[in-house]
Amino acid sequence: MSDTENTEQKGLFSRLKNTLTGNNKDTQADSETVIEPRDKPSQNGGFFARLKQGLNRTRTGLTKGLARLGIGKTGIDDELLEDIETLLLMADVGVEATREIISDLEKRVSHAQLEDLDMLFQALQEDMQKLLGPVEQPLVIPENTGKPFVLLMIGMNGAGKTTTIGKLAKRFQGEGKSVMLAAGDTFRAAAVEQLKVWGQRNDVPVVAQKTGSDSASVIYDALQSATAKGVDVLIADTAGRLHTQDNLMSELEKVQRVMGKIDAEAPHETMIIVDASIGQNALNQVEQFHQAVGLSGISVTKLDGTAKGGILFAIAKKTGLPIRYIGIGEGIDDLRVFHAGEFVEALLSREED
Ligand SMILES: Nc1nc2c(ncn2[C@@H]2O[C@H](COP(=O)(O)OP(=O)(O)OP(=O)(O)O)[C@@H](O)[C@H]2O)c(=O)[nH]1
Ligand SMILES: [Mg+2]
Repeated sequence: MSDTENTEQKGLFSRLKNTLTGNNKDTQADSETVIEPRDKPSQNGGFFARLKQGLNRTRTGLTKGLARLGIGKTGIDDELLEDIETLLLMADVGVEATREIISDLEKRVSHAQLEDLDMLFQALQEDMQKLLGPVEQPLVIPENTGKPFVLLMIGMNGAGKTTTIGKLAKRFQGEGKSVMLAAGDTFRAAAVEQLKVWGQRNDVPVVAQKTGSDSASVIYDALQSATAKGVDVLIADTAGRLHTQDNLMSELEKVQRVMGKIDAEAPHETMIIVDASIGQNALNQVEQFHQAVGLSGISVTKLDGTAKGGILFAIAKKTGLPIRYIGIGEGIDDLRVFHAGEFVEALLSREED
């Protein structure tokens, strides 16, 4: 048996090699993917399985590529590291985060710490986890403060703000908290109706005014009402916007400011929602919104149906901002608290695990 065959028989590397299924072309994926909205968790067992399934496209991109790299190789050379670099860049891990991973791998190789491909891939997994570890900072809603915890949801059009609000309302209720929603998207005609539907599904009140009214005033009213009613969590929706739209960015500052009149600490969380499938643009959005209005957390949606899930590494490396939740589908239960270890494991695990 050759060295190559020997290596391929065991450990992580052979697991990766076995993952030779699926089609990873994002362009095809977009037209092929039909995601059925669903209220119930998928029937394929466990949360981890759902996460893994959600990350399918990014995962096959990485594992399939990595598996291919090892074929015919007996040792670790510069060419192999370069190929890994390319794969990471293709998954939108970004130049800086990729550089950090590859430099560490090079260092370990030069110190003869990696004896075979199996150890190399193990090191890769560790390095990926190390990048995400610092941004694993779940949102904590303090108990018994006597006032609503206010969550302001912002981001680009179609990023998933309203859907994430619906998912969060269910999550918080599940934790025994009372929830109210504020229809701060007064711009798009159907936005109020869309939020009301989520309100009905969760049986939570929605404070709204008619389309065209002042967003800050709707959210101010909602905060007054939530305070009076002793609601635990108020989640405010806002209209989608681009960081280049100065007037709309000032509107967000106004929303933040007027809330401060009722509670100097509100909003307690200004969370940007970014769509993973726009890749590096998601990083730009985070940076620009953070500069304009100050962010305290990030949620990344649509990790299902994209091969660009590596964008979390780029966002983590460049911004260091807490990643709170990840969206892996359109259904009400398709939202998870972000955990670095779990994310990397789901990303690099094989189909049958
Ligand atoms: N596949 C998938 N689709 C999602 C996810 N999150 C949201 N969506 C879908 O993305 C689309 C836009 O979601 P919305 O919640 O309306 O986005 P928004 O940011 O409120 O959009 P605007 O109000 O127009 O700015 C909807 O079809 C959602 O079902 C996710 O994690 N995965
Ligand atoms: Mg919306």
